[in-house]
Amino acid sequence: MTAATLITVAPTGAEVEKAAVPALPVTLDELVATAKECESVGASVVHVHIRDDEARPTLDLGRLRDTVAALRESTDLIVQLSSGGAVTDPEANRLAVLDAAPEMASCTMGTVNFGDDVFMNRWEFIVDLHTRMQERTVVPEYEIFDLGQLTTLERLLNSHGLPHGRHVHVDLVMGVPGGMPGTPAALVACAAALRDLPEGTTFSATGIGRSTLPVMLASLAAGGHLRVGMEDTVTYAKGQPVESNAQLVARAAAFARLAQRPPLTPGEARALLGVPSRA
Ligand code: KMH
Ligand code: ZN
Repeated sequence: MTAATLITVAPTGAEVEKAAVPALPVTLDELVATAKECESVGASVVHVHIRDDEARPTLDLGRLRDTVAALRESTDLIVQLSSGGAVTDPEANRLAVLDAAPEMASCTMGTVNFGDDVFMNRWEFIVDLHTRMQERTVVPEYEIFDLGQLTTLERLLNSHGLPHGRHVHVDLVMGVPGGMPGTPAALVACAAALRDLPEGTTFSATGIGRSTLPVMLASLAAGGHLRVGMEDTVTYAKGQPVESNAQLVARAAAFARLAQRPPLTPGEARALLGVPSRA
């Protein structure tokens, strides 16, 4: 059983609308303020999507570079840029995210229906993203939306080698309409399939919407880590909107402590994930 818990915060995402959820951080100042609060209550990784001046999702490279710089200056969090972007983002723009030189980036292991949309991740694109991350020494987090995507990850590692840092970390994104359900049974099935991946592979899990709590508790019980944030959950409890990302991180940290697996510091998280220390 893993001793301590990696808590990733995904504060913004590409889907939630600022007009519908005013507490969503969309400006750089809001994002940095959120990141600092989340670090202070137990987060060690920030999974970043950015927005433009109209709060629409963007992969603008200048903004991404400014975002990486600002988060590095104001926090010790591991900065993980989303290469998934929004379902409308072209592959070239998603690959170009690496030009902003994050410490980590997400790398999704297959195409999945995504509500009424399709989140496209062709095999050739996956290989391209994975190999570019190896070349640029960006540590991937492999995003898994369905059980079979773990087999795709196994195929990728067998054919194209381990990621930079040589540690494999996956994030189970559960409960997306079109992907696997956000249930303890599905998480246990993934945990069993993870045994076919390299020794030492770690996983975190997040449940979209109302699956957030069952997925969090199941992940802690199964030795997994946690991702929370307003990218995935905007309702704290029935009829109660999320007030802030820090509220979600604080709840995750409290559950982790109750499970006697307290939150990792960012430095400890770097050691776990194979991300070079800042010093
Ligand atoms: N916004 C989704 C289409 C990622 O960040 O890598 C993709 C996503 C996954 O959120
Ligand atoms: Zn994301």
